[in-house]
Amino acid sequence: MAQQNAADIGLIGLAVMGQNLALNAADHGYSVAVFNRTTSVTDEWIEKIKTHEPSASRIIPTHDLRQLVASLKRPRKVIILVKAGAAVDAVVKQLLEAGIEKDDIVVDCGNSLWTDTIRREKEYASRCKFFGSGVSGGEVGARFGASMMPGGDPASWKHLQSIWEAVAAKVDVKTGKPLEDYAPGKPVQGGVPCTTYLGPDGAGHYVKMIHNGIEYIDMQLICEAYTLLGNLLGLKADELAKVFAHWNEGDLDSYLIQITADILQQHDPKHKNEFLVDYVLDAAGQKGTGKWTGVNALDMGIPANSIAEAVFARCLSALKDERVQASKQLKGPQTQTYSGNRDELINAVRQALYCSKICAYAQGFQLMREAQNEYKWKLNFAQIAAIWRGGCIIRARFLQKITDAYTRDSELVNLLLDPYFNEQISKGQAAWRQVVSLAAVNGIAAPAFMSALAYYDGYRSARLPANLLQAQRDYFGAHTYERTDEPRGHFFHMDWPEAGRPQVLVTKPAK
Ligand code: NBP
Repeated sequence: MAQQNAADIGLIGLAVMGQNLALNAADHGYSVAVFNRTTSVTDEWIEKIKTHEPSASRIIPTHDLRQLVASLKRPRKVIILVKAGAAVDAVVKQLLEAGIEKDDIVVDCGNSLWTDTIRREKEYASRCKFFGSGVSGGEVGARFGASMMPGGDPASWKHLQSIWEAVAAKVDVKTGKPLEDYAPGKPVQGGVPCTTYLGPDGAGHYVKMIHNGIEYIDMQLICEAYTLLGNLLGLKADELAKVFAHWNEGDLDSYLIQITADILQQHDPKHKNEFLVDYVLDAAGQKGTGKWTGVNALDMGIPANSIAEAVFARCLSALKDERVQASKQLKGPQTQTYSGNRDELINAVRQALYCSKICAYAQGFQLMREAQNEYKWKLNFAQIAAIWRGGCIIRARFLQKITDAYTRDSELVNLLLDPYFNEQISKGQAAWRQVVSLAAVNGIAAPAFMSALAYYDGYRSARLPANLLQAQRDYFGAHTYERTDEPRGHFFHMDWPEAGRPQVLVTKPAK
């Protein structure tokens, strides 16, 4: 039986994330009262951790929500880690019925849509403090240190801060590298925690969504580098593993490059001398946060084309049967083995990957810049990049460069305009263009590399063919156009089919 008012934190939802985050908090000395809808899950887990988890005694199982609520110190702090969507509202309503009060803090740590978080904070405001926090890092991050992205009422954050800083991943103060010397019962000591207050209402969940959108494009770019090198150089998985392991020692040093190297050298348990990756079916799944990022980019009119392209690449891959049929009917060029220097091509693909990655992050940060205006947040981009340096899936050496860029100029309009990133793309773009050309000439799909290059070339163009587009719109729909030789805000219309008809000034900006 849980003791009254004894536990520091309540946690609801004992699937992968909940179990691991509860143990992480317990390792840091917090007592955690836990609850899961299916009570057998709670009991079996408690039985299992008793034997090998040093902090198991600080986990307090409960079988109904009244028991959980009664066991918490005030103001009560309850973390919800259930499937995002309707389950979150169901749990909050049950918590309110179970005795949660106005000053208690209910934190949704799932992958919730930020607009749901904004709505929930308002809807429950008279009955509890509803708070949203993104958590990234999967099972290991939740267990030993995640990137925590909190957003909500600043007064509630004061009560949560020390817990969030404890369970967050830590990075080295000087190098910014993740500190990963941890074990059950022995969390990382010292270091800078990968969490910071991001802003009110949905800010935390919005930043988490952008993190996931970037994760999609980061993964897609790596997959394209893998397929280009495999096809153009005929490299086997274990040879490619060495290439990625080598890249992981330089600018591309990141968790995703590191796990790619690990995956590629893994032999298949069924076919002894072959590689598992070659037997994994090429049909990608997705859970929706990448799609939300793409949809939000479209809604706000921000050109995050590479992030959207990464989502579409997954959609295209999922059409496996259709693609197999199409491959028998639709012809393209025969892929030619690259006849030049092998190491030079490997280096060119590395540079193409780095340049594309810079564009992808530029898009993600441009989205956040727009969203903060829309939602009246004041996001700190240097800190956002800093809290992604450890714990989360996109953790990378590169993020320090983004922190440096926004520290130099917190109002930076686009990452591409920062001197460091400008120089990196200047250095890498000849190779990037060569790689994109090779993909096109050889008929290898590389949508992320190509769309990132199109973004770069479009963004640096003082003049785009949208002049013709505006004329087309005016021709068929009288949508009007502005002129290059008149002030902005003066809109004209022409009766196009009738040659010689005068141009009409339709509207002027209000004085
Ligand atoms: P899942 O997203 O798989 O959800 C399973 C949990 O939700 C179980 O505890 C289940 O209880 C509970 N649940 C459901 Br489903 N419907 C419920 C309801 N109506 N009332 C109460 N409980 C309900 O768990 P997860 O993978 O641990 O993820 C938790 C959250 O964290 C999600 O929002 C997820 O998107 C996010 N997240 C996951 C990861 C990851 O790597 N897995 C990473 C980052 C964020 P039951 O046992 O009774 O069915």
